[in-house]
Amino acid sequence: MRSEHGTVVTEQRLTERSSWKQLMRHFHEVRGLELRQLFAQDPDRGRRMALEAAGVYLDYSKNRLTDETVQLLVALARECRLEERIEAMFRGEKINVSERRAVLHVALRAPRDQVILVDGENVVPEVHRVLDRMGDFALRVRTGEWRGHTGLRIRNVVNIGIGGSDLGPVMAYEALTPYVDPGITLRFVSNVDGADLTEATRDLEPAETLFVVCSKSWHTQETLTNATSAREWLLRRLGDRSAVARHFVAVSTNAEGVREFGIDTANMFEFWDWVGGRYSYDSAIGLSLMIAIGPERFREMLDGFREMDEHFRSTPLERNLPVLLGLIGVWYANAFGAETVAVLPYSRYLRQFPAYLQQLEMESNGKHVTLRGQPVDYQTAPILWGQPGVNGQHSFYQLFHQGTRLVPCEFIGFCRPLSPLTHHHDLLMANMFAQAEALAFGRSAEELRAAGSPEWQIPHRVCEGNRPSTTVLLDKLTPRALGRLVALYEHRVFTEGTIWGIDSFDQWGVELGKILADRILPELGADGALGHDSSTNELIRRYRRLRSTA
Ligand code: G6Q
Repeated sequence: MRSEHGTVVTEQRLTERSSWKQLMRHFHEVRGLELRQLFAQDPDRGRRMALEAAGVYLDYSKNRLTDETVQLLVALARECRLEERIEAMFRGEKINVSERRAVLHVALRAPRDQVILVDGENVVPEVHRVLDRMGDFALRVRTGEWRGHTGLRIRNVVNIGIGGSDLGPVMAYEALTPYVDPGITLRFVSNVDGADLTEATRDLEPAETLFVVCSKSWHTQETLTNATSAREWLLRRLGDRSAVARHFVAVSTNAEGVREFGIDTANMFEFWDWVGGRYSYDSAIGLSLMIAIGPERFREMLDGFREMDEHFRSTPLERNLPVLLGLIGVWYANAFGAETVAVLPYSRYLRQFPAYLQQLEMESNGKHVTLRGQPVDYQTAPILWGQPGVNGQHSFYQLFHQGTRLVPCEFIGFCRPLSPLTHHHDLLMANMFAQAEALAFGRSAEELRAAGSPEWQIPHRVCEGNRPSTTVLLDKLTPRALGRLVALYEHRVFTEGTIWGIDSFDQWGVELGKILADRILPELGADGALGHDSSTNELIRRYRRLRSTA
C-alpha cells in the first residue's frame, strides 16, 4: 500500500509473512548442517555459489545455507517488495518517510543525460553543475592557480566535518592513497576534542593551508567549533581578515549559515537534502578527496558506483550481489541470532573501511520501529566491526576459530597489489584464503592425531569449523573499484532495511545526546544547582572541581 506521501510502506508484520515463517521453519531443518558436509555433497558448490558483476566477485559458498535457503530468502525479499522499493528509490520517491525526503545518492553518479525528478524537477543537471564546479576548483588548487592570501601555493588541505561529512572522505582518501598528488597533504578534523585540530595543524604553514568545511546542516556544533578555531589559527598567523576568503571553502546545503560564518558563498559547494550524510562522500562532501586525487580519478570512482547501481537496479534478485549480501545478513541476524558481523579487508588501504561501514550499517539500520512506527519484534542491524586482516589474525581471530559465538565474517581482497613489493601480495592473499578455509572446515581430532598431536592437547587444538564467511574479491584497488565496493555495501544496507521494514535513512537516535550535551555545556562552567540524575550530577560536580583547579 501507499502512504499519504506516495511512499510504498510495509503493511504486514514481517514475522507474519508466509515467506518469513517458511524461512524460519527451514532454518530449523538446516541449522545443524556442516559446511564440510555441504561441500562434500556438492563438489561444485564453490563455483556455483558465486556471482560476478560490475567487476566484483562474490563467493557466498562458505555460508551455512543451501540452494533452498537462497530461494526462500529471495521469496522473502519479493514478499517485502524489494524490487518495488529499489525502483521507488531510483525514481526519487520520498522513501525516507520520517523526514519526508527522497533518497537519491544514486543521482550523484547518474550520467548527464539521465532524468531523475524530485518534486517534478530533474536533479541531474544540478548534480553535474556542482561536479563541474568542484572539478574546476580542484584543478585550480592542484595547478597552483588558486593561491593563498600571501600568494603562496596551497600545499595542505584540512577537511573539517563529522559523521557523514568525515567518514566517507577519510575512508576514500586512505583507500586511494597511491593516487593522491604527493604535493598535497590532506588532513581530517572531526572530533571536537581540541587535540584533533591541534595535531592536524601542528606542522602546517597557514599561508599554504586550505580548510574545506563540510556540514550539510551548518548547525553541527563540533564542526562549527573546529571551523571557528581553525579560522582563529589562520588569522593569528596571517592577521588580515580578508585572508579567510582564500583559505576557507564550504560544502553545505545552508548558504545563509555559510555566509554568516564569513565564507563567501561563491566558494560554497552545494548538495541537497535528498543526500543522506552517510551516503554523501560522492557529492561535494568529497571535495577534499577530489583535490587530492584529481577530478578525473573522482569521476572514475563515480563510474564504479554507477556500474554497481545499474547492476542493483536491473539484475534479478537471485543474481544480484548487494541483494544476496543483504539477504545473507538477514539470515544470520534473524535465523541464527548472530549479534555481529566482522568486515575484514586484506588491504592496508582499506583500513578505514570498517569504520565507514559501521556508520553506514548501524546508523541506517539500527532502528526499533517499522516505517509505520510499529515496534519490531525481531532483530535489526548487527554490530558491524572489523579491521584489516592479517593483523586481526594475530589478535581477535582466535575467537572466530574457537570461541563460543557465531561471527559471520566478510573478507575483502584484491588480486593485484598496489605496493611495489608485489611478492608480499601472495602471502597476504594466501592468508585471506586460508582463514576462510580454516573457519569453514576447521581441524578435527582425527586430523590432529594423524598429524602427531599429543592426545592431551587435542581438545585444545580442535577447530570445529562451520564458521561462515563470504569473500569479496576484486581485481585491483582503483577509484573505480572503490566506487563499486561502496555501492555494493550501500545497496546491501538498503536490502536489509527493506526486509526489516525500517527507515534506513533517518537517524533520530543521535538527537537526544546532542540535546543533553547542549544543556550540560553551560553547567560545566557554572556553580548552580544540577537537575540531572544522581550519577550525572556527581560526574558534573567532580568535573567542575577538577576543572577549576586545572
Ligand atoms: C549521517 C548523519 C550524520 C551527519 C553528521 C554531520 O548520515 O546524518 O553523521 O553526517 O551529524 O552533519 P552535518 O553534515 O550536518 O554537519
